[in-house]
Amino acid sequence: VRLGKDLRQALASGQFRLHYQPILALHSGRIAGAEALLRWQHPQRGWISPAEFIPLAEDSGLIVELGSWVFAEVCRQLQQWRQLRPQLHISVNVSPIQFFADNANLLQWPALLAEHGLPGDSVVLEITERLLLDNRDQVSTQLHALRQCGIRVSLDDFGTGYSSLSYLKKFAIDYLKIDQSFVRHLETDGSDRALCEAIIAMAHRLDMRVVAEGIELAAHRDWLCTAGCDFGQGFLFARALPAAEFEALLQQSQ
Ligand code: G
Ligand code: G
Ligand code: NA
Ligand code: MN
Repeated sequence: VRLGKDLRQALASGQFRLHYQPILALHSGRIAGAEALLRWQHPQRGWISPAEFIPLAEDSGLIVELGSWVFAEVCRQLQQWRQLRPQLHISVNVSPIQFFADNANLLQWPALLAEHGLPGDSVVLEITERLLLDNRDQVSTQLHALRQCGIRVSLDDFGTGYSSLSYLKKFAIDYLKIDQSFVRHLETDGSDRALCEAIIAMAHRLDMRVVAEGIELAAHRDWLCTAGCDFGQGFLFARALPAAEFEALLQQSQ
């Protein structure tokens, strides 16, 4: 309860940070981008996980302001980092609430990108299946408008939500992220291997690219790479890193 009240104050006083988890092109091993992951350094409680505070921010509506802060911070970092790596893109997690904000919050993003001199394709929006359940027109209109500006859309935690494959046709989606629960036991679980192969084949047939999450073992990376998975993310490569550490990684892996 208390935490919810602290959130607004935390945003005002700069207690949030973004960490960046590298996303690699599996065939080359090069860093293609990063996922921005929010962290809260609470003055009394230390680091608090987004799994704990994002739901509170959604309940209070503060997620809209917090999301704007995240996006502004991502633009600032992109401007800096694309000098090191011109093709770098950053994935930003967005909550369904941000699609239904009164001020059409997400539709301001293209202008913000332009102000920073950034092309639309420097940003990927990470959405989850639950967004695609309701209010389909309002969501698909906004997704189309954002994609019109080059912003790409990634479907996170694919296969774990209330999936209906029909939305892959209805909504414009660029990437599927295979959830880590399908990756974790690849070496022992034949059905996970079958599911990953099927997801990759389906995505490619629909002209989408695939990102595998939660890659912890070289054997998983190798298997996914052979199976044709395009990108990967996981502790094998790096955890979510503070900005300075991610930048150092970019520099040393030119
Ligand atoms: O980094 P970690 O795995 O602890 O993240 C936990 C959850 O919090 C993930 O589901 C992630 O998508 C979500 N999350 C992290 N950063 C953000 C953010 O900036 N906005 C939203 N809406 N969710 C985030
Ligand atoms: O919901 P979302 O997919 O955005 O959440 C990503 C979460 O997964 C983050 O909290 C991140 O720290 C975590 N994560 C990223 N890579 C790995 C990994 O290789 N193993 C495990 N166990 N968690 C990971
Ligand atoms: Na995500
Ligand atoms: Mn995910």
